[in-house]
Amino acid sequence: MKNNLLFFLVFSIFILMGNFCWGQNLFEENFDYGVGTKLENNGWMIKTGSSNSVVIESNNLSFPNYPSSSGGSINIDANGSCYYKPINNVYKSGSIYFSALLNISAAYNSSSDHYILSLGSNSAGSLAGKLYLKGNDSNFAFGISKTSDAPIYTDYIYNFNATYLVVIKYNIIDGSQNDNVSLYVIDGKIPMDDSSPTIAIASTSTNDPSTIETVYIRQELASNKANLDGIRVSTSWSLASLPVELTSFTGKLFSNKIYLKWSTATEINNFGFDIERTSSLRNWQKIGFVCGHGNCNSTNNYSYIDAEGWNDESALKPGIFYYRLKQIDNDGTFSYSKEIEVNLNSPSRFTLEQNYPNPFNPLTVIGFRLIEDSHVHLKVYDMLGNEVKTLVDENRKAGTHTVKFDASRLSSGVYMYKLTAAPSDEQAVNFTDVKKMLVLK
Ligand SMILES: [Ca+2]
Ligand SMILES: [Ca+2]
Repeated sequence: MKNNLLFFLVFSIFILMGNFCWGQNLFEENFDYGVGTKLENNGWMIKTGSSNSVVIESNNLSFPNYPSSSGGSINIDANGSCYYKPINNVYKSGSIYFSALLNISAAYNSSSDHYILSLGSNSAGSLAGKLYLKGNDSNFAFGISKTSDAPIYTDYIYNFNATYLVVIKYNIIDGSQNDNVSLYVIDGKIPMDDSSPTIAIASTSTNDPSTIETVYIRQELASNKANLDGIRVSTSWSLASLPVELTSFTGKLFSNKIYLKWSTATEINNFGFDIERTSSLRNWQKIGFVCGHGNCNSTNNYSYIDAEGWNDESALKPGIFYYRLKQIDNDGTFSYSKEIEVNLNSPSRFTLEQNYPNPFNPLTVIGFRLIEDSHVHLKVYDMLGNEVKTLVDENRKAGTHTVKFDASRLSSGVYMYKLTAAPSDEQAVNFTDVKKMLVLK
Protein backbone atom coordinates (compact mmCIF):
# COMPACT_ATOMS: atom_id res chain seq x y z
CA MET A 1 0.00 0.00 0.00
CA LYS A 2 2.40 2.59 -1.17
CA ASN A 3 0.35 5.68 -1.09
CA ASN A 4 -1.20 5.52 2.30
CA LEU A 5 0.09 8.88 3.29
CA LEU A 6 -1.11 10.75 0.29
CA PHE A 7 -4.09 12.91 0.38
CA PHE A 8 -6.91 11.03 1.52
CA LEU A 9 -9.95 10.27 2.51
CA VAL A 10 -10.98 12.79 4.21
CA PHE A 11 -12.67 12.54 7.35
CA SER A 12 -13.64 13.07 10.61
CA ILE A 13 -16.09 15.44 11.36
CA PHE A 14 -16.43 17.51 14.00
CA ILE A 15 -19.00 18.46 16.05
CA LEU A 16 -19.05 20.63 18.99
CA MET A 17 -22.45 20.86 20.49
CA GLY A 18 -24.03 22.31 23.49
CA ASN A 19 -25.32 25.58 24.71
CA PHE A 20 -23.08 28.46 24.24
CA CYS A 21 -23.59 32.13 23.95
CA TRP A 22 -22.12 34.68 21.70
CA GLY A 23 -19.09 36.66 22.58
CA GLN A 24 -20.32 39.87 24.03
CA ASN A 25 -20.08 43.32 22.69
CA LEU A 26 -21.05 44.86 26.00
CA PHE A 27 -20.22 45.11 29.68
CA GLU A 28 -20.67 41.83 31.47
CA GLU A 29 -20.03 40.74 35.04
CA ASN A 30 -20.59 37.14 36.09
CA PHE A 31 -18.49 37.20 39.26
CA ASP A 32 -16.33 34.44 37.93
CA TYR A 33 -13.57 34.92 40.47
CA GLY A 34 -12.17 32.99 43.37
CA VAL A 35 -14.78 32.17 45.99
CA GLY A 36 -14.18 34.22 49.12
CA THR A 37 -12.11 36.89 47.39
CA LYS A 38 -13.15 40.51 47.82
CA LEU A 39 -14.81 42.49 45.10
CA GLU A 40 -12.15 45.20 45.40
CA ASN A 41 -9.57 42.59 44.43
CA ASN A 42 -11.50 41.62 41.32
CA GLY A 43 -11.65 44.79 39.26
CA TRP A 44 -14.20 46.75 41.31
CA MET A 45 -13.38 50.04 43.01
CA ILE A 46 -14.58 51.02 46.46
CA LYS A 47 -16.60 54.18 46.33
CA THR A 48 -17.41 54.45 50.02
CA GLY A 49 -16.94 52.35 53.13
CA SER A 50 -13.98 50.21 54.07
CA SER A 51 -15.78 47.65 56.23
CA ASN A 52 -17.91 44.68 55.21
CA SER A 53 -16.37 43.98 51.83
CA VAL A 54 -18.48 42.09 49.34
CA VAL A 55 -16.93 38.69 48.65
CA ILE A 56 -17.48 36.18 45.87
CA GLU A 57 -19.99 33.47 46.76
CA SER A 58 -19.96 30.01 45.25
CA ASN A 59 -23.55 29.91 44.03
CA ASN A 60 -24.24 31.01 40.46
CA LEU A 61 -27.60 32.46 39.43
CA SER A 62 -29.31 31.54 36.16
CA PHE A 63 -32.54 32.36 34.37
CA PRO A 64 -34.25 30.65 31.39
CA ASN A 65 -33.06 32.07 28.06
CA TYR A 66 -30.88 34.65 29.76
CA PRO A 67 -27.22 34.24 28.84
CA SER A 68 -25.65 31.76 31.16
CA SER A 69 -23.61 33.24 33.91
CA SER A 70 -20.44 31.57 35.08
CA GLY A 71 -18.46 31.33 38.29
CA GLY A 72 -20.12 32.57 41.43
CA SER A 73 -22.21 35.53 42.54
CA ILE A 74 -22.18 38.13 45.31
CA ASN A 75 -24.35 38.98 48.29
CA ILE A 76 -25.32 42.54 49.04
CA ASP A 77 -26.22 42.12 52.67
CA ALA A 78 -24.56 44.62 54.96
CA ASN A 79 -23.98 48.24 55.75
CA GLY A 80 -20.50 48.57 54.29
CA SER A 81 -18.44 48.91 51.17
CA CYS A 82 -20.05 50.33 48.05
CA TYR A 83 -18.47 49.70 44.67
CA TYR A 84 -18.33 51.00 41.14
CA LYS A 85 -16.86 49.68 37.93
CA PRO A 86 -16.54 51.44 34.58
CA ILE A 87 -18.61 50.03 31.75
CA ASN A 88 -17.10 49.86 28.31
CA ASN A 89 -18.27 53.23 27.09
CA VAL A 90 -19.09 56.75 28.15
CA TYR A 91 -22.72 57.18 27.14
CA LYS A 92 -24.02 60.69 26.51
CA SER A 93 -27.12 59.90 24.53
CA GLY A 94 -29.55 57.11 23.79
CA SER A 95 -30.86 54.18 25.83
CA ILE A 96 -28.76 52.15 28.22
CA TYR A 97 -29.99 48.76 29.36
CA PHE A 98 -28.71 47.43 32.67
CA SER A 99 -29.83 43.87 33.34
CA ALA A 100 -29.02 41.59 36.25
CA LEU A 101 -30.20 38.50 38.08
CA LEU A 102 -31.39 39.10 41.63
CA ASN A 103 -32.47 36.69 44.34
CA ILE A 104 -33.76 38.57 47.37
CA SER A 105 -33.83 36.91 50.76
CA ALA A 106 -34.82 39.95 52.83
CA ALA A 107 -35.97 43.52 52.21
CA TYR A 108 -36.22 46.41 54.60
CA ASN A 109 -39.73 47.01 55.88
CA SER A 110 -39.91 50.75 56.29
CA SER A 111 -41.11 53.98 54.84
CA SER A 112 -37.57 54.97 53.97
CA ASP A 113 -35.95 54.17 50.63
CA HIS A 114 -32.79 52.16 50.08
CA TYR A 115 -31.28 51.26 46.73
CA ILE A 116 -28.83 48.47 45.94
CA LEU A 117 -27.88 48.98 42.29
CA SER A 118 -27.46 51.91 39.96
CA LEU A 119 -25.78 53.25 36.90
CA GLY A 120 -23.50 56.21 37.47
CA SER A 121 -21.81 59.08 35.77
CA ASN A 122 -18.30 58.36 37.03
CA SER A 123 -16.42 57.43 40.17
CA ALA A 124 -17.37 60.56 42.10
CA GLY A 125 -20.38 61.71 40.23
CA SER A 126 -24.11 61.28 40.36
CA LEU A 127 -26.04 58.05 40.13
CA ALA A 128 -28.87 57.39 37.73
CA GLY A 129 -31.36 54.57 37.29
CA LYS A 130 -31.36 53.42 40.93
CA LEU A 131 -32.94 50.11 41.92
CA TYR A 132 -34.64 49.89 45.32
CA LEU A 133 -36.01 47.12 47.54
CA LYS A 134 -38.80 47.35 50.07
CA GLY A 135 -40.43 44.47 51.90
CA ASN A 136 -43.45 43.54 53.95
CA ASP A 137 -43.81 40.40 56.01
CA SER A 138 -44.24 38.01 53.13
CA ASN A 139 -43.24 39.72 49.88
CA PHE A 140 -41.27 42.59 48.52
CA ALA A 141 -41.40 45.33 45.90
CA PHE A 142 -38.82 46.69 43.50
CA GLY A 143 -38.47 50.45 43.11
CA ILE A 144 -36.82 52.76 40.65
CA SER A 145 -35.74 56.38 40.58
CA LYS A 146 -34.05 58.52 38.00
CA THR A 147 -31.44 60.34 40.08
CA SER A 148 -32.20 62.17 43.35
CA ASP A 149 -35.97 62.01 42.92
CA ALA A 150 -38.20 59.87 45.12
CA PRO A 151 -38.55 56.30 43.88
CA ILE A 152 -41.73 54.67 42.72
CA TYR A 153 -42.41 51.04 43.58
CA THR A 154 -44.09 48.00 42.15
CA ASP A 155 -46.77 46.28 44.21
CA TYR A 156 -45.56 43.92 46.94
CA ILE A 157 -45.87 40.89 44.73
CA TYR A 158 -42.38 39.44 44.48
CA ASN A 159 -41.28 36.35 46.36
CA PHE A 160 -38.23 36.03 48.52
CA ASN A 161 -35.64 33.46 47.48
CA ALA A 162 -36.71 33.45 43.84
CA THR A 163 -34.46 34.60 41.00
CA TYR A 164 -35.72 37.50 38.90
CA LEU A 165 -34.28 39.06 35.78
CA VAL A 166 -34.34 42.82 36.28
CA VAL A 167 -33.70 45.34 33.51
CA ILE A 168 -33.21 49.05 34.12
CA LYS A 169 -33.60 51.13 30.96
CA TYR A 170 -32.16 54.59 31.25
CA ASN A 171 -32.90 57.08 28.45
CA ILE A 172 -30.49 59.95 28.04
CA ILE A 173 -32.29 62.83 26.36
CA ASP A 174 -30.69 66.07 25.26
CA GLY A 175 -31.43 68.62 28.02
CA SER A 176 -30.59 68.84 31.73
CA GLN A 177 -33.67 67.49 33.55
CA ASN A 178 -35.55 65.36 31.07
CA ASP A 179 -34.07 61.87 31.13
CA ASN A 180 -36.40 59.00 32.00
CA VAL A 181 -36.07 55.53 33.39
CA SER A 182 -38.02 52.26 33.23
CA LEU A 183 -37.85 49.03 35.19
CA TYR A 184 -38.67 45.56 33.92
CA VAL A 185 -39.00 42.77 36.45
CA ILE A 186 -39.12 39.50 34.55
CA ASP A 187 -40.46 36.34 36.11
CA GLY A 188 -40.93 33.75 33.38
CA LYS A 189 -40.75 34.30 29.68
CA ILE A 190 -38.50 37.16 28.63
CA PRO A 191 -40.49 39.72 26.60
CA MET A 192 -39.63 40.22 22.96
CA ASP A 193 -38.90 43.90 23.42
CA ASP A 194 -38.98 46.75 25.91
CA SER A 195 -42.50 47.99 25.15
CA SER A 196 -44.05 47.00 28.49
CA PRO A 197 -42.08 48.15 31.52
CA THR A 198 -43.18 47.01 34.95
CA ILE A 199 -42.93 50.60 36.19
CA ALA A 200 -41.58 53.76 34.58
CA ILE A 201 -40.76 57.32 35.55
CA ALA A 202 -41.29 60.09 33.09
CA SER A 203 -38.90 63.00 33.25
CA THR A 204 -38.57 64.65 36.65
CA SER A 205 -37.26 68.02 37.63
CA THR A 206 -34.14 66.56 39.20
CA ASN A 207 -30.85 66.98 37.39
CA ASP A 208 -29.67 64.41 34.90
CA PRO A 209 -26.16 62.94 35.03
CA SER A 210 -23.76 64.30 32.44
CA THR A 211 -22.77 60.81 31.31
CA ILE A 212 -23.42 57.17 32.08
CA GLU A 213 -20.15 55.32 32.44
CA THR A 214 -20.18 53.13 35.56
CA VAL A 215 -22.24 50.53 37.35
CA TYR A 216 -22.65 50.87 41.08
CA ILE A 217 -23.34 48.35 43.87
CA ARG A 218 -24.53 49.72 47.17
CA GLN A 219 -24.40 48.09 50.60
CA GLU A 220 -26.29 50.41 52.84
CA LEU A 221 -28.58 48.33 54.96
CA ALA A 222 -28.06 44.96 56.60
CA SER A 223 -31.75 44.15 56.28
CA ASN A 224 -31.64 44.32 52.48
CA LYS A 225 -30.24 40.98 51.41
CA ALA A 226 -29.74 40.45 47.70
CA ASN A 227 -27.85 37.77 45.83
CA LEU A 228 -26.65 39.37 42.58
CA ASP A 229 -25.23 37.91 39.36
CA GLY A 230 -25.23 38.12 35.55
CA ILE A 231 -24.89 41.89 35.08
CA ARG A 232 -25.01 43.11 31.48
CA VAL A 233 -24.99 46.68 30.22
CA SER A 234 -25.50 47.60 26.57
CA THR A 235 -27.44 49.84 24.25
CA SER A 236 -30.04 47.38 23.03
CA TRP A 237 -32.68 45.21 24.64
CA SER A 238 -31.43 42.23 22.70
CA LEU A 239 -27.86 42.51 23.91
CA ALA A 240 -28.88 43.35 27.44
CA SER A 241 -31.32 40.62 28.05
CA LEU A 242 -32.21 38.49 25.09
CA PRO A 243 -29.48 38.07 22.53
CA VAL A 244 -29.40 35.40 19.92
CA GLU A 245 -28.79 32.20 21.78
CA LEU A 246 -27.00 29.59 19.77
CA THR A 247 -27.86 26.09 20.91
CA SER A 248 -25.79 24.07 18.47
CA PHE A 249 -23.29 24.56 15.66
CA THR A 250 -21.98 21.59 13.73
CA GLY A 251 -19.93 20.91 10.63
CA LYS A 252 -19.92 17.72 8.60
CA LEU A 253 -18.02 16.68 5.51
CA PHE A 254 -19.82 14.99 2.69
CA SER A 255 -18.71 14.58 -0.90
CA ASN A 256 -16.22 17.39 -0.95
CA LYS A 257 -18.59 19.83 0.67
CA ILE A 258 -18.86 20.85 4.26
CA TYR A 259 -22.37 21.09 5.63
CA LEU A 260 -22.75 23.58 8.44
CA LYS A 261 -25.85 23.54 10.63
CA TRP A 262 -26.79 25.65 13.61
CA SER A 263 -29.81 26.40 15.75
CA THR A 264 -30.92 29.30 17.85
CA ALA A 265 -33.26 29.16 20.81
CA THR A 266 -34.09 32.85 20.99
CA GLU A 267 -33.62 35.74 18.62
CA ILE A 268 -34.30 39.42 18.75
CA ASN A 269 -33.24 41.87 16.04
CA ASN A 270 -31.18 39.22 14.31
CA PHE A 271 -30.16 40.54 10.88
CA GLY A 272 -28.25 37.39 10.07
CA PHE A 273 -25.02 35.46 10.11
CA ASP A 274 -21.76 35.82 8.26
CA ILE A 275 -20.06 32.47 7.85
CA GLU A 276 -16.31 32.66 8.27
CA ARG A 277 -13.62 30.08 7.61
CA THR A 278 -9.91 29.69 8.26
CA SER A 279 -7.31 26.95 8.30
CA SER A 280 -5.14 28.67 10.87
CA LEU A 281 -7.43 30.29 13.47
CA ARG A 282 -6.18 33.57 12.04
CA ASN A 283 -7.08 35.39 8.87
CA TRP A 284 -10.75 34.51 9.03
CA GLN A 285 -12.46 34.94 5.69
CA LYS A 286 -16.13 35.53 5.09
CA ILE A 287 -17.43 32.83 2.77
CA GLY A 288 -21.18 33.46 2.94
CA PHE A 289 -24.20 35.03 4.63
CA VAL A 290 -27.48 33.62 5.90
CA CYS A 291 -30.43 35.85 6.81
CA GLY A 292 -31.76 35.77 10.34
CA HIS A 293 -35.36 34.86 11.01
CA GLY A 294 -35.94 38.04 12.95
CA ASN A 295 -37.78 38.25 16.18
CA CYS A 296 -38.84 34.99 17.64
CA ASN A 297 -38.69 32.88 20.71
CA SER A 298 -38.83 29.46 19.08
CA THR A 299 -36.05 27.32 17.75
CA ASN A 300 -34.68 28.29 14.37
CA ASN A 301 -32.59 25.95 12.29
CA TYR A 302 -30.05 27.21 9.78
CA SER A 303 -27.69 25.59 7.33
CA TYR A 304 -24.97 26.54 4.90
CA ILE A 305 -23.05 24.40 2.42
CA ASP A 306 -19.42 25.29 1.92
CA ALA A 307 -18.51 24.10 -1.55
CA GLU A 308 -16.14 26.91 -2.35
CA GLY A 309 -12.59 25.91 -3.11
CA TRP A 310 -13.37 22.27 -3.52
CA ASN A 311 -14.43 21.57 -7.03
CA ASP A 312 -16.27 18.44 -7.86
CA GLU A 313 -14.07 15.55 -8.77
CA SER A 314 -10.99 17.10 -7.28
CA ALA A 315 -9.23 15.69 -4.29
CA LEU A 316 -9.56 17.37 -0.92
CA LYS A 317 -6.34 18.13 0.84
CA PRO A 318 -6.03 16.92 4.39
CA GLY A 319 -6.00 19.44 7.16
CA ILE A 320 -8.17 21.13 9.73
CA PHE A 321 -10.63 23.82 8.83
CA TYR A 322 -12.34 26.09 11.32
CA TYR A 323 -15.68 27.82 11.00
CA ARG A 324 -17.37 30.48 13.06
CA LEU A 325 -20.55 32.55 12.81
CA LYS A 326 -20.67 36.31 13.05
CA GLN A 327 -24.15 37.12 14.29
CA ILE A 328 -25.20 40.62 13.25
CA ASP A 329 -28.04 42.58 14.83
CA ASN A 330 -30.28 44.93 12.87
CA ASP A 331 -28.45 47.87 14.43
CA GLY A 332 -25.12 46.59 13.15
CA THR A 333 -23.74 45.29 16.42
CA PHE A 334 -22.27 41.84 16.09
CA SER A 335 -20.71 39.02 18.04
CA TYR A 336 -18.92 35.80 17.19
CA SER A 337 -19.76 32.22 17.99
CA LYS A 338 -17.10 29.86 19.17
CA GLU A 339 -15.34 28.19 16.29
CA ILE A 340 -15.91 24.61 15.28
CA GLU A 341 -13.43 22.32 13.64
CA VAL A 342 -13.80 20.10 10.60
CA ASN A 343 -10.86 17.76 10.47
CA LEU A 344 -9.87 16.30 7.14
CA ASN A 345 -7.51 13.60 8.27
CA SER A 346 -5.87 10.70 6.52
CA PRO A 347 -8.39 7.92 6.44
CA SER A 348 -7.58 4.33 5.99
CA ARG A 349 -9.81 2.73 3.41
CA PHE A 350 -11.66 2.92 0.15
CA THR A 351 -15.20 4.12 0.56
CA LEU A 352 -18.29 4.50 -1.56
CA GLU A 353 -20.59 7.10 -0.04
CA GLN A 354 -24.34 7.22 -0.04
CA ASN A 355 -25.48 9.59 -2.76
CA TYR A 356 -26.81 13.00 -1.76
CA PRO A 357 -29.51 14.08 -1.96
CA ASN A 358 -31.45 10.87 -1.82
CA PRO A 359 -34.21 10.45 -2.90
CA PHE A 360 -33.57 12.84 -5.75
CA ASN A 361 -34.94 14.29 -8.98
CA PRO A 362 -33.13 14.54 -11.26
CA LEU A 363 -29.66 15.39 -9.89
CA THR A 364 -27.63 13.73 -7.20
CA VAL A 365 -23.96 13.45 -6.28
CA ILE A 366 -22.04 10.27 -5.55
CA GLY A 367 -18.83 10.46 -3.56
CA PHE A 368 -16.04 7.93 -3.23
CA ARG A 369 -12.61 7.84 -1.68
CA LEU A 370 -9.48 6.13 -2.87
CA ILE A 371 -6.43 5.47 -0.72
CA GLU A 372 -4.36 4.78 -3.82
CA ASP A 373 -4.33 5.81 -7.44
CA SER A 374 -6.77 3.42 -9.07
CA HIS A 375 -8.63 2.58 -12.23
CA VAL A 376 -12.23 3.28 -11.33
CA HIS A 377 -15.48 1.96 -12.73
CA LEU A 378 -18.64 3.60 -11.41
CA LYS A 379 -21.83 2.33 -13.03
CA VAL A 380 -25.56 2.63 -12.45
CA TYR A 381 -27.91 -0.36 -12.75
CA ASP A 382 -31.64 -0.82 -12.52
CA MET A 383 -33.11 -3.40 -10.16
CA LEU A 384 -33.09 -6.03 -12.90
CA GLY A 385 -29.33 -5.66 -13.19
CA ASN A 386 -29.37 -3.81 -16.49
CA GLU A 387 -26.61 -1.26 -16.84
CA VAL A 388 -28.17 2.17 -17.15
CA LYS A 389 -25.15 4.47 -17.19
CA THR A 390 -21.37 4.45 -16.86
CA LEU A 391 -20.34 7.42 -14.80
CA VAL A 392 -16.60 6.78 -14.51
CA ASP A 393 -14.23 4.52 -16.44
CA GLU A 394 -10.75 5.94 -16.02
CA ASN A 395 -7.73 6.31 -13.75
CA ARG A 396 -8.25 8.47 -10.69
CA LYS A 397 -5.77 9.78 -8.17
CA ALA A 398 -5.89 8.87 -4.51
CA GLY A 399 -8.23 11.21 -2.70
CA THR A 400 -11.88 12.09 -2.47
CA HIS A 401 -13.95 12.41 -5.61
CA THR A 402 -17.51 13.26 -6.48
CA VAL A 403 -19.53 12.58 -9.58
CA LYS A 404 -22.83 14.12 -10.57
CA PHE A 405 -25.60 11.87 -11.82
CA ASP A 406 -28.52 13.15 -13.87
CA ALA A 407 -31.54 10.84 -13.78
CA SER A 408 -33.82 13.02 -15.88
CA ARG A 409 -34.20 10.27 -18.49
CA LEU A 410 -35.02 7.61 -15.93
CA SER A 411 -38.35 6.79 -14.40
CA SER A 412 -39.02 6.73 -10.69
CA GLY A 413 -37.63 3.77 -8.84
CA VAL A 414 -34.73 2.19 -7.02
CA TYR A 415 -31.38 2.02 -8.81
CA MET A 416 -28.01 0.70 -7.74
CA TYR A 417 -24.59 2.16 -8.25
CA LYS A 418 -21.44 0.09 -8.12
CA LEU A 419 -17.87 1.23 -7.63
CA THR A 420 -14.91 -0.93 -8.60
CA ALA A 421 -11.46 0.45 -7.88
CA ALA A 422 -8.41 -1.39 -9.16
CA PRO A 423 -5.32 0.11 -7.46
CA SER A 424 -2.30 0.82 -9.64
CA ASP A 425 -0.29 -1.19 -7.17
CA GLU A 426 -0.78 -4.66 -8.54
CA GLN A 427 -0.23 -6.16 -5.11
CA ALA A 428 -3.34 -4.43 -3.82
CA VAL A 429 -6.78 -5.96 -3.78
CA ASN A 430 -9.59 -4.46 -5.83
CA PHE A 431 -12.29 -2.64 -3.95
CA THR A 432 -15.94 -3.05 -4.81
CA ASP A 433 -19.08 -1.69 -3.21
CA VAL A 434 -22.70 -1.25 -4.21
CA LYS A 435 -25.34 1.11 -2.86
CA LYS A 436 -28.96 1.84 -3.65
CA MET A 437 -30.52 5.17 -4.54
CA LEU A 438 -34.08 6.30 -5.20
CA VAL A 439 -35.29 8.42 -8.10
CA LEU A 440 -38.56 10.04 -7.03
CA LYS A 441 -40.48 12.11 -9.61
CA1 LIG B 1 -22.02 34.11 38.12
CA1 LIG C 1 -31.20 64.95 29.79
